[in-house]
Amino acid sequence: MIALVRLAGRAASRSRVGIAAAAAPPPVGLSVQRRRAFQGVRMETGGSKGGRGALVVLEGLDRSGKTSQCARLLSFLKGKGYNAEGWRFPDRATSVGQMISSYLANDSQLDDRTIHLLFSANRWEKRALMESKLLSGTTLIVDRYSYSGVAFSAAKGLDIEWCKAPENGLIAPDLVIYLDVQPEKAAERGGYGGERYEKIEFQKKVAEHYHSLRDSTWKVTQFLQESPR
Ligand code: NYM
Ligand code: MG
Repeated sequence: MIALVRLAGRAASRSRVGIAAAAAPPPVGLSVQRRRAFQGVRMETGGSKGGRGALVVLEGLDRSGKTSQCARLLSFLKGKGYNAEGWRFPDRATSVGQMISSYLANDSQLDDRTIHLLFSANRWEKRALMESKLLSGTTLIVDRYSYSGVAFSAAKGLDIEWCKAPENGLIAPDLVIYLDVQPEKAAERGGYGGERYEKIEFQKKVAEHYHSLRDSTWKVTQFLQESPR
């Protein structure tokens, strides 16, 4: 377990419409067979009446379809009138993010622990903004978070407890949706192999570490359909 901190207050819903409803329409491509499991997360529409937004994280291997599903979930929520934003980590727009991006493109080399800390720093530099958005009622749909940080670095052989440590104090998600795709399937998708880490054997190790990080906020869903990136 990663020692992320819970924000005060629950993401509440006046209408009890939650992620279950958000994920319900078949076109999003997420498995919705376990709808009841999503009902723990409640959200506030509009955000101005005191409820905080929900922090929803999508995780998975490279090319597992997270980016598409984040976009679909976000557009569904917005269509329902929720105040929601899409975020992603790494956030390549910051100066730390640019260092990360260059490393991922193999344009620079960094020590394994150094890049691990940069990924974490990239979340820390966004923490205050994340907190204020959530507290003001904005729901955040986030493509990758601390679990990516730990799973990918631990897959390199770094001690997993060491990998978890810099995440301590970041905000805990209300829901983590893990897109469970076989590494071989992910590798069939277009553009695979363009970045560091996009190798089947490595991704298998990442999947094992993801598995060890699951907690009660996680919902694991099968990858059901090919979706455009
Ligand atoms: N990644 C991402 C990490 O190794 N640690 C992290 O903390 C995060 C957020 O970066 N292979 C890796 C996972 C991906 C790569 O992410 C870039 P994306 O979502 O493929 O752009
Ligand atoms: Mg990727």
